[in-house]
Amino acid sequence: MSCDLAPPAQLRTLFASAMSELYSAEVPSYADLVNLVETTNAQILRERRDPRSENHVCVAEISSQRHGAIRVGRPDELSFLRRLFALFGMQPVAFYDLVPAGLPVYSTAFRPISASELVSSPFRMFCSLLRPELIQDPTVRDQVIASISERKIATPRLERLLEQAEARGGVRSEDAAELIDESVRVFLWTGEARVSKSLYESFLSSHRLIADIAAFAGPHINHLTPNTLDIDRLQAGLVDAGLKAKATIEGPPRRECPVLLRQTAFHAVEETVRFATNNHEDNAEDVIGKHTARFGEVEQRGAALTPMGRELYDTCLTQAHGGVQDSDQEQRLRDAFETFPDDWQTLLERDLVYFRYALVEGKNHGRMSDLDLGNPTARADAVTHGLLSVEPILYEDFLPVSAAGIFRSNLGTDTSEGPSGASPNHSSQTDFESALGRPVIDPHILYAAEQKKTLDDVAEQLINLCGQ
Ligand code: OOG
Ligand code: NI
Repeated sequence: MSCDLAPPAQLRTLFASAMSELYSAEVPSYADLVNLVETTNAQILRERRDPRSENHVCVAEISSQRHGAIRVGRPDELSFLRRLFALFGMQPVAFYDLVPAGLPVYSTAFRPISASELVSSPFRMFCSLLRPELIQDPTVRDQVIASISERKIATPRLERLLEQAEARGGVRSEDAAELIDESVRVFLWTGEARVSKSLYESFLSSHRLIADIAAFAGPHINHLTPNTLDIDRLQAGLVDAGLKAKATIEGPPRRECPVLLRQTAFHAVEETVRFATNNHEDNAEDVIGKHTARFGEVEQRGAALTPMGRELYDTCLTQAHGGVQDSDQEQRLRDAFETFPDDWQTLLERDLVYFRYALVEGKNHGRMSDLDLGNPTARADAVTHGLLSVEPILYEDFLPVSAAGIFRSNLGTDTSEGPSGASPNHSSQTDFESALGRPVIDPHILYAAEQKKTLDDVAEQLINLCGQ
């Protein structure tokens, strides 16, 4: 890469903060949410006697948004965004089929894939593509397709900048500010519908998500999500701050050893819409209306689970959702997760979590010369004997059941329907990937590679030490 190209992580940071600025201006409650997250995080750091509590830049960084979400209407819109986000060092990771949850979309998340890139700038974008073929009513289906078929989500200038950057293998530093500006414009809320009020209402009654995707000129940002150090405390804070919180926190219950991802949100705000007029007789009520789709979310991440850990998680979740519906949902969740070990040693022995391993210095490593590092029980043993240390690898992806809960909460149906138990549909993943223009990356490959890299380092150090 030549030296006048802007590093992708820098572009990603600029993009994330420009999005935050835009969204705070568009949805003032989002700015309130960011304030609440920062104040709460600073308070938690103070209680932990962490000196970063006094440094506003540190608090803002800890609290900064970890993801946003958008929804597109056409395959070529998705592949355009895939190319754009690649400039910011964001690759499509994981396939999420939301059809089993009753949502006519399938999704991926564009994110940095290396540990160092995630640390330097952790922003990712959850992106869903509409499946108009699932709309039952043929008239509505045709109207939806007609409405999205001719829109252009990017300006000609952005298309040009993207092509130039692709040809150069990166974004010239001098183009960075303009590229970010043009990119953010793709996700603006204009308040202008492409369709008449009656057509909007027919989209809405087909599925609220369809109206949000197909009635407008582009994929307005749906939500942004700062990071909290304590989501239960934040949830209580939302209520105290007068923000209308989602009824429940998505994901696993509160635990000693946090795993995967927990999320909450405030309900979508009402925004004014000006509808397209199709004749001169439209009166004011036919032109102005409301749209309710955009909200603010908060997340807290825990350890990434191995395939075995994930299977156990899904089993517990199914059990929680399948329990007696009128009992307290949080209690049901806690009960269902009793079978999920909650100490790192057991999680390690049972190979439920991905870890980074390191050799503990100053030990008698001769005892480890015949250690089988490929065997989780042997590794757990070495940790018990203080020869190896471990640190869980953070989960960087999303959860389809939680995502469905998040979708539902801002579509006005904040009820728990639970996981459908449907297995991923491979043919729909293939369709999604052909729209995307490339395969999605399997997140397990990334976590397993990260874990293996640390084990390979340990193995090499042992060879050096034992060879001496
Ligand atoms: C995306 C919902 C998924 C999450 O945090 O799980 C998501 C959407 O509402 O468009 O953002
Ligand atoms: Ni989200």
